[in-house]
Amino acid sequence: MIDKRCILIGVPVQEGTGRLGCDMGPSAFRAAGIVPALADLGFEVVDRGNVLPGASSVITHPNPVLKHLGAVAAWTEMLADTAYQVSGEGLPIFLGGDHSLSAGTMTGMSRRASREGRDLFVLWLDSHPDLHTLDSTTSGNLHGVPMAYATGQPGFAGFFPPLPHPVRPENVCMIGLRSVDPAEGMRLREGGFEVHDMRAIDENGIVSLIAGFLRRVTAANGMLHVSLDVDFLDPGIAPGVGTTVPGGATFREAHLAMEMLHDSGLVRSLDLVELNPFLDERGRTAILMVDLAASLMGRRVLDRPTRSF
Ligand code: HAR
Ligand code: MN
Ligand code: MN
Ligand code: MN
Repeated sequence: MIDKRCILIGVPVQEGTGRLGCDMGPSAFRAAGIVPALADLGFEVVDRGNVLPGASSVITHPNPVLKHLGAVAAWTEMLADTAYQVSGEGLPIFLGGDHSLSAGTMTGMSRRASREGRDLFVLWLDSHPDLHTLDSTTSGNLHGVPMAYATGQPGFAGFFPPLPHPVRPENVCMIGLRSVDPAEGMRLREGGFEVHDMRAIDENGIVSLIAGFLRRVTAANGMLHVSLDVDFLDPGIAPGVGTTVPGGATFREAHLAMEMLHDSGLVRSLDLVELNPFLDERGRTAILMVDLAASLMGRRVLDRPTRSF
């Protein structure tokens, strides 16, 4: 049965970040026990190993700061196909790798949703919106662009793969934001995204934010993709990431979010991204991310009735 099979795809992309080490992410997730953690929940776990992109071509762009454009475009093309195919066989869990991988996974999952006559919804748990275009990024790090690409913002045509099924910004909910660049802020205000920064979590609690979004997904019979960036979490509990931003989600907030996602039964695919094992402390960030994935997939302390939102 498709919903009792998880398929692990290691994605050792690090060209989207300014520093090395994310290529070791997939290994760290495995060393932290992701396979037994999921198998203990009753899943058939298929580990496809690590994937690699096709050959990248040199792509020139007027923005001179862009880094590894050809490589990230090649990863995106391969991952869009992989996500589409694998999501027909089970629940894919993409073990990153930096967040540029979501350009491909969201694109492939959007195609999968369209194939089923549904809309893709995305829950984006991150301190950053990753909503730069190729023209607006000033760092040139392409882990800062996947949401802009996947939602069809202008300027990607001819550089990234064509986008037959852009994700509707109204179907994206970002939670945890606390580092937003000016060009991204403008798109967040005008683009139609559902956006909750850390202050919104503090003021409302994470439960009402997630429940409100899940109600919308349910009402639309949507297919839900979750993208969990390590830097959603407070760096005090998750130091193994290149872009630490103080004031992140707590252990309990993150687990509660995962538990609600499990109860909803709506999640069809998951990205675990930005883990940098070189910056971690004795694997604690990798272990926490595996625990969160297990909560999302159904690990719980006490039995509770399934909730609808
Ligand atoms: N907005 C900044 C930039 O474009 C930082 C982007 C960092 N992105 C991630 N993933 N770490 O969320 O450079
Ligand atoms: Mn990110
Ligand atoms: Mn189509
Ligand atoms: Mn981030």
